[in-house]
Amino acid sequence: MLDWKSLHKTIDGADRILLSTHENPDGDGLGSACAMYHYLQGQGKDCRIIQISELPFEYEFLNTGQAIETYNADIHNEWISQVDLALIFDVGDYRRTRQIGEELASNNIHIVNIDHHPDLSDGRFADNFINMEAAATGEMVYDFLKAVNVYMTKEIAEGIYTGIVTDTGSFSYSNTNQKCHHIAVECIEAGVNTYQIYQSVYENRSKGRVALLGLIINKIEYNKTGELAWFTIDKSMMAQVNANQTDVDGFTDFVRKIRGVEVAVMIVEKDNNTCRVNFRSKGKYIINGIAKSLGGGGHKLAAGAEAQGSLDEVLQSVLSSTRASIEEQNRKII
Ligand SMILES: [Mn+2]
Repeated sequence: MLDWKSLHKTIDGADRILLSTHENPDGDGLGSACAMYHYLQGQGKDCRIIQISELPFEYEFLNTGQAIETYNADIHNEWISQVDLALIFDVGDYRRTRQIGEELASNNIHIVNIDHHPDLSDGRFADNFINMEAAATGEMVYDFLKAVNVYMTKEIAEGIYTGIVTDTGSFSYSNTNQKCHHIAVECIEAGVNTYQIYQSVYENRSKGRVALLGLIINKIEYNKTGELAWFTIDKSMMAQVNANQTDVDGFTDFVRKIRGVEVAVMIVEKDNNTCRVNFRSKGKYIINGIAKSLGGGGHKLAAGAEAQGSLDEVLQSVLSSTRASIEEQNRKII
C-alpha cells in the first residue's frame, strides 16, 4: 500500500506545481496528468501540465481550457525554475521527460514519480510512488484521490478513465481486472461519455497512419515457428506517406493480433543513428528483459527501447536477442 497521505502532505505544502509525462505521450500519461491537474486546480494551486511533445490529435478532448502545453524553453523555463514540486506520470524512464527533466534537475526541484513502471531514474526522484500491479498510472491517481477523499468530478474522471481504457487496450489486455471495471463504472457515474472517448482515441486515425500500415503489412516477417513476427519502418517510408512518429503507435499490437504470433517486434528508424524498438507479447513469453538489455524497459508483455545503431544493425541485434530469449524461456517452460 503506497503512502498516499504523504503525497497529499507534499502537495499541500506546494503552491506552484508542474505536471508532466513522457515524450510521445499516451492516454495514460496525459489522462493521469489531467486528472491530477483538475484536482489541484480545485485546491487553488498554480499548476500547469507541460510535456515535451506535440499533443496527439486523438487526445485533444482532454485539453479542456488548453491545459496541456507543449514545452517551449522561452515560454516555460522561468516558470519551471520557480515550481515547488513536479509530479511526473507514467514516465518509465526519466530521460523521456527530455529538456523538462533537465530543467527540473538543474533547478533542484522536488520531483515525485507516480508510475506503474519500474523506476529507471538513477535517483532523480525525491519520492517514488510505484505500483507495478496497477493496470495504469490512471488507476494510481484514482487510488490517491480515494485515499484523500476527493470528490470525483467529470473532468477528473475523464482523465482517469482515459488512462485505464488506453493502457488496457479498451479492457482487453491481460492487465484488465475487476478493479479497472469498477473504476470505469465510477467514472461513468461521474459523467464520462465512454463512446465519445472511444471515438476520439480509436476512430481518429490519420491518413498517414493508414498509408504507413499499408506499407508495412506486406513486409511482416516471421520466424520458422511463426511465434515471432517483426517489421521495420525506415525514414523513407515515413516520408513517402508523410507520417510522423506517433503514427506508428499501435502497429506492434496489430501484428501481435495475428494467429500464432506470440511476440511482435517493431523497429522504427529515427534520427541520430537511433531506432525505436517496441515489443508486444501475447503472454507466453516475457519481453521486458529484452527491452532492458537494449537500455529500455516496460511491462512483462509490452516494452520498448531506443537503441543505438542503423536500422539493419538494430534489427540484427534485436532478432538475435529476442530469439535467444524465446529459446531460453522455452527451456524453462519444459
Ligand atoms: Mn501507463
